[in-house]
Amino acid sequence: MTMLDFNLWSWNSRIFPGIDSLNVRHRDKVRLRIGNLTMTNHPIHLHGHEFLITGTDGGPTPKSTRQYEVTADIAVGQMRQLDFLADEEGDWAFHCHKSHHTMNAMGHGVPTMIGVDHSGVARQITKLIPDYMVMGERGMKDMTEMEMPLPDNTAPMMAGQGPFGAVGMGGMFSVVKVRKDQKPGDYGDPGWYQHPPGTVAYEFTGSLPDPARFKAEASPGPGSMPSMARPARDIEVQVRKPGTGHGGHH
Ligand SMILES: [Cu+2]
Repeated sequence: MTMLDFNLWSWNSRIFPGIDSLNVRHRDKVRLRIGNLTMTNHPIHLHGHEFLITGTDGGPTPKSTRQYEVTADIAVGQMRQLDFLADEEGDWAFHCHKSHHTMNAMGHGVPTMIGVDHSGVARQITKLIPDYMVMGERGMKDMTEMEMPLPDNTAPMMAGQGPFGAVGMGGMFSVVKVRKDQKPGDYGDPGWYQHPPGTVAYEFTGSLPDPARFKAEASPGPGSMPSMARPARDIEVQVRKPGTGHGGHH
């Protein structure tokens, strides 16, 4: 079909989790240089920080042209130099923003099966391609909890484990690790970030308050959706056929 149909997206021929993290000391000035040697654009995205595009294939960018960004789209054949101050401690996702570039081996050329009971279809495909596996009916996240056998000519999609479980990435993805206790000049992997107590999000399990709802009576105009509290009314529609009712215009 097209050359975009089958590619394993990688950085320097590496894919997460088989790729180095980028480990820096807190308040280091970090410079990333990215060249795109592929045949499609890659919007490269960094969490936790804002960077300036300080250089292109044409050389350093004039200071007056720079603006803070969190994503830089790098076109085919382009190079971009991204500078930022690593002023936030933690583990920060760094990845292409095209989701299928962070998740390889997604069953190229097969329609998404979300919401479809595909067990029968899968059985039939498996007769043709023994190692084949279709995307789970609840979406990609189905696959993150298990490591399934794959065809020999592809790469695992989501084998990476993080401190909170499966990371769900297996392509153009890495982690920028910013640490206060990293020694100057030491770019070794410090392991996963140890979050200070009270700084990790958790699921709220208490009772929820009623959400604020649109009140039709207090409003100057009709709502776009009928309020549940509004009494049901019959709707009358009057239809006038063309050519009847108005004389004199024939
Ligand atoms: Cu990409």
